[in-house]
Amino acid sequence: LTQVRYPKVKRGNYASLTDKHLAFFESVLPKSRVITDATDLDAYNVDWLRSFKGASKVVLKPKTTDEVSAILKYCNDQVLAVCPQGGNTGLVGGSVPVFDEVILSTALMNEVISVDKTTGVLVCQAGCVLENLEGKVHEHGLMMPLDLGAKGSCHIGGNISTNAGGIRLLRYGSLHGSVLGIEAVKADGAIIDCLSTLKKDNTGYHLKHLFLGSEGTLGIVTKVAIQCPPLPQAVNVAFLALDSFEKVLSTFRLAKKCLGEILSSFEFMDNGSLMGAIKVFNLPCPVPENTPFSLLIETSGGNSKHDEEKLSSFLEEATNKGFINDGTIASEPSRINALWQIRESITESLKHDGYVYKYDISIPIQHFYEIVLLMQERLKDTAVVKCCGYGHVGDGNLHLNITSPKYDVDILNLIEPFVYEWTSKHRGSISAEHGLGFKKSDVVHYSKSAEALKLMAEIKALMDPKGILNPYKVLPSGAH
Ligand code: FAD
Ligand code: 2HG
Ligand code: ZN
Repeated sequence: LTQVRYPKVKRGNYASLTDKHLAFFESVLPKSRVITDATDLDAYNVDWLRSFKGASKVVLKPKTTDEVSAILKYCNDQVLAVCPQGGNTGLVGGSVPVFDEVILSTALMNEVISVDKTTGVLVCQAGCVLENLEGKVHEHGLMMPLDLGAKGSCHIGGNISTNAGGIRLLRYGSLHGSVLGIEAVKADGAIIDCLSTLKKDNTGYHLKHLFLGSEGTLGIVTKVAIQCPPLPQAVNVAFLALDSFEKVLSTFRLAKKCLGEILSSFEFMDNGSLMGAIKVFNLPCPVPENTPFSLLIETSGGNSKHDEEKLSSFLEEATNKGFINDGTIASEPSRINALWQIRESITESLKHDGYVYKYDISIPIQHFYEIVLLMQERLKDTAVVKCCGYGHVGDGNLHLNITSPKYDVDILNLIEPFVYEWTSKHRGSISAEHGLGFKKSDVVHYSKSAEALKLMAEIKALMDPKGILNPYKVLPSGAH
């Protein structure tokens, strides 16, 4: 697939895997952790969206930082390219090889090292699955500061490497704030121990931030220290129907004013997104099926009576002002989960239409929905099944998704570069939270200046001079 759609991508001058390399890997890891069986390799070579397929001949599954270090040192000496992989839920083709890169999977690096009840600091290996960490910190009265629909599969190391955002960023901020420390291995095998558990640490350059969001191009994250907030005592969810995007914005302003510190999510979906999830997964619809826009608003706080009062007075004011038409509220976990399930199923439901053209943009909030309408108009005479928008409106992050029965280059040409030019014109970001991966590395100039890109290339050259770590990803092709 890759070669057909991206004929310009040429394999770098890397070594090809030989028996000698395999013998070395088997001297570092037990044979069962060096996977070469063609059928077993498939799941690692194909991405979650099934848009990209690599041709790697080996997956390595280290358990320790020392094993990662030995593998990278050897790959660097031998000039073997490496593709780091966590839960393989990435949406920009960053987690699968483009050609025959060695896949280094963190699946077995899943040890929780410590949880400090007093400070709320969790220290763990990079391959821990987010949902398992959530369960673990709950036992200590804590919660993870991030949450996303892929939590059942994604790894915390993958979250850090993509600087994942998700549905609670509005409240708990980006990982740049909550990650206190990182241990990572550089391309040459050097172990960079920045695994501080301190809130304050101004000892020189803040190196950990280089690994946050660099998508495996500067090093492999092996351990992480992360600040976990206290588990809320009371959670409420409102699922609301609105008839215009103007009213979505008015409701957002009102929610910030009335709900203040207990507001923990403000998620938006249009009718196409909502009904896709409802129909594909046969879910009960909490709002009238023809509602143009819906919001999922969550509060998390320490006192259920106080939170419910705040939520009721917010809903009363929103209703009296005519912002909301209909809706439902939930405070028991099973009903809350059922409402969240609708929002979190949208991504998966879109795959059922066939091929998905996926855009993840940040834009000034007053322009949030415009691009969906523009795209619907541009694509009206094509085989497009759906052109819809949803996302983290509270963070100005729109997920524009377009589907067609199969990949169609004419549709793609109507979407791109228009969507990027439009985003750039509004000084938005062409990748708000999913990263650049393989898919978006050549359009990064719509959001980054030439000087900034040059500095990125210089940092890459300094940290990985042979370019073995996740080649063809993140940096524009000329910069490798
Ligand atoms: P992978 O997909 O395995 O890898 C992602 C990138 O990180 C790749 O470039 C890979 O090479 C690199 N990488 C992985 N592990 C390491 C490591 N230890 N060291 C160095 N590099 C590494 N994203 C959001 O931001 N917000 C959302 O709300 C959100 N929701 C999603 C919902 C669904 C249903 C799905 C399928 C995806 C969603 N995503 C979301 C995208 C994806 O889940 C995130 O990007 C996630 O952080 C990826 O984690 P992963 O472990 O699957 O990483
Ligand atoms: C979400 O917010 C994810 O659900 C996925 O970031 C977005 O599928 C998408 O476009
Ligand atoms: Zn998202």
